[in-house]
Amino acid sequence: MKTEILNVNGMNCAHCEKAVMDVVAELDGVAEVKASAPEKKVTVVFDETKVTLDMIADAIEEEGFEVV
Ligand SMILES: [Cu+2]
Repeated sequence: MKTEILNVNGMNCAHCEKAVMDVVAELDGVAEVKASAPEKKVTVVFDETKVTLDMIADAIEEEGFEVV
């Protein structure tokens, strides 16, 4: 398992946090995800043999947020 912190712009409230967490949690290999709108950060724990950080970032961007 690997833990990474992504800087994500565009999250303004708890709904945004939930939207990000839901879409990331759906990815196979993601064990844990926590989004913080005030900190503009998404912390993700994942199995790097199943999912890459790029795939996680893409999923967040497809949801309408910007991964910096
Ligand atoms: Cu929001």
